[in-house]
Amino acid sequence: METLSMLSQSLIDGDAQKVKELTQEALQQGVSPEDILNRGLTPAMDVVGERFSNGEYFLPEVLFSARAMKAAMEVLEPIWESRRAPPRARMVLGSVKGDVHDIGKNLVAIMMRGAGFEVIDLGTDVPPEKFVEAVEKTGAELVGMSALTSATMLFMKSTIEALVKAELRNRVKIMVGGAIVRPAYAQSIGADGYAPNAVSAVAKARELLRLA
Ligand code: B1M
Repeated sequence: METLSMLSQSLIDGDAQKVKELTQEALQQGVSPEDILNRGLTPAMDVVGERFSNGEYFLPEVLFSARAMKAAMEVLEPIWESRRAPPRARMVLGSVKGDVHDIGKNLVAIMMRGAGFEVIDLGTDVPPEKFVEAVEKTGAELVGMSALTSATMLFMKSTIEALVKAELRNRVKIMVGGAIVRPAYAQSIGADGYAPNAVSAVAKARELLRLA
């Protein structure tokens, strides 16, 4: 079996040690970190999600796979880190209130830092007032929100409302993303932009802030 297929299977199996080894092996074979992510890891996480939806997997299995995904990220992150450019703009980033999913959000942070953004990562389960406080304190030009469930994505709207109330809305561009979020939803809540993945998040941020 080709390394990327074995990697996907090990992630589905939640075998963190194997995932780490196969990630290293794929890199040694010359597979790019982006291909490892997009062709090996992300499709495997989708399989985990499907199995969870249809009752084949329960939370412990999902947690094992999430842990294995993080093991792969520990191998890949230093490579993206080494490509880091000097900071050009600041971004406040977080998974919205009630949302504990952070793998995708962390990937967005890694890619944004690699592209020269200073990322103020507020973590997970971030209430609207924390986003407001961070924008006030740091003077960030960009706010990024991540949500993965239909219940938590409603807090994207609340966060935008809180920024409006704090009279900060005109000072920042707002970008949203996460598996559940669609461009139409982003538009309906008044976000400035939506990105389907971490790589396109960088392009969207540059577009919103008019950076070359
Ligand atoms: Co959860 N979970 N989960 N989960 N989980 C989903 C999201 C779900 C779709 C699974 C399913 O049922 N098929 C489902 C949501 C359904 C819905 O609402 N429609 C779900 C559920 C229901 C839940 C719980 C409610 C389960 C429960 O307790 N009964 C619970 C919720 C907890 C909460 O948040 N309040 C829960 C918990 C968990 C774990 C803790 C076990 C674990 C998270 C571990 C962690 O993150 N540390 C987990 C996981 C791992 C998943 C799945 C399987 C995988 C998510 C993931 O990491 N994907 C997920 C199914 C799925 O998405 N296929 C699922 C890989 C990651 C790289 O992709 O995060 O989409 P993603 O990020 C991408 C893009 O979306 C984008 O770029 C990233 C990289 O390309 N992106 C952005 C993300 N944020 C962005 C921000 C941007 C731009 C782009 O701009 C700012």
